[in-house]
Amino acid sequence: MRAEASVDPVLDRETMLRAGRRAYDRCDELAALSAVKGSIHRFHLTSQHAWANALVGRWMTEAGLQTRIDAGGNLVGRIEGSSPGLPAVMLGSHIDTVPDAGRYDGPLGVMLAIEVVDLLRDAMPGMPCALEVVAFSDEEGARFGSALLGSNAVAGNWRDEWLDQTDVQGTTLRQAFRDFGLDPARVRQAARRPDELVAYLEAHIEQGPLLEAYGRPLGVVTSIAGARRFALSVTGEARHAGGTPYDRRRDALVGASFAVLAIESIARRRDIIGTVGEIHAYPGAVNVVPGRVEFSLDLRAETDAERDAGWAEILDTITGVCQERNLEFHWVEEHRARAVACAGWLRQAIADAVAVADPEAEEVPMLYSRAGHDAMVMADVTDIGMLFIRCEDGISHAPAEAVTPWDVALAVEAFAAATRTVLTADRPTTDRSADA
Ligand code: HGY
Ligand code: MN
Ligand code: MN
Repeated sequence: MRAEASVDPVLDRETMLRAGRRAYDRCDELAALSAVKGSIHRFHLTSQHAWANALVGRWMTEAGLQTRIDAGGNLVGRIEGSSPGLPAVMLGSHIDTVPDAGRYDGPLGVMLAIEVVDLLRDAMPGMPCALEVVAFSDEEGARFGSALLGSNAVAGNWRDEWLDQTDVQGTTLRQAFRDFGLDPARVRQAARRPDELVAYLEAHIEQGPLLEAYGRPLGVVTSIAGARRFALSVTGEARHAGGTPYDRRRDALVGASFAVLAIESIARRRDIIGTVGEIHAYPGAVNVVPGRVEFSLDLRAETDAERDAGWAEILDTITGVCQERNLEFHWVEEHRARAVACAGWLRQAIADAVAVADPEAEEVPMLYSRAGHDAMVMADVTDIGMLFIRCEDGISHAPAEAVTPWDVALAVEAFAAATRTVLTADRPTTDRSADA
């Protein structure tokens, strides 16, 4: 996208570098709040989450934000505009992680948001809207299965059946809320109305290799892939590994292996994204033919239609393989998030800001997000925009996840410039139908 470069820089170089360094370093500090020493595990409504809310809440307060923990466990900071109670531009991302995570997926976006508030707060008394920062409590869904629980509460999508989900210890989400000091019957009170928000902006690492391939530090997100997550199972019969001839076997793991290979081949051919991240064979003994296999499927595509057509073919193929092998196949959908488009006026604001922060870019990179984000849920309640930051070799959801302090400094400039534009823009009321 050609940027109009119609915005002035917000920051002098020294301020930009200092703010970027602090955001970068705070991701290290936050990484230490983990359930496992030496790696990063911070799940929804755990003590690590509470510690993170306290630490990030302190940083928010230092930036001038009034903070609270909402009924969904999200940490929300607010700074008023020219008068109290005005609709807010909300900046944010998540502070929960996957197991053995990287330190920037989520937290970097929250740290950048806090830097932007710190840099713009003196201008806030003159602004026609408020400015909020949210640290969402559960984007990954690593503890209870369904994901985006924090942003779904804020977007008004809460479903009480989620409270019955259990974690690996058998603790229900209901009990986890109580253990966290929240009332599970009040989660809906976290919901925000459309008239309370002007826009939601999220800065996030790309979690893919495209910006690095383009040689650019920043990019603008056009849309976010829709995702569906399934729990699949194949059931055969556990038998002796030595005495059972092949023609009498109903080997669940061989059947599941055919399914896994079919998922990859269908996804590659259809240019969609299918991943089996978890697989368990039972009874799981070296000398027993597996009688049952349970495995996951994470399925995404740029559009819901492409994703759903891929699922239909995968379902048909696995059903056929299992019939041939006299195996039973069952599946349950555990999570679904629709593909969403970023609003055109916000894409333009972010593109103009990126052009200022990265003036050497001939074209501002525009790309759809293969990763899911809280923004895809916030699209249910307000217009969304996302800024992408390059990450090394596109690695994410792994300890090797890395960014450079320089790219983070450029992201502070771009995020601050985009936020300032949005704070003062005449928001188009009908622009939510921007095509992906
Ligand atoms: O899975 C995702 O795309 C996100 O990182 N939760
Ligand atoms: Mn993630
Ligand atoms: Mn993330």
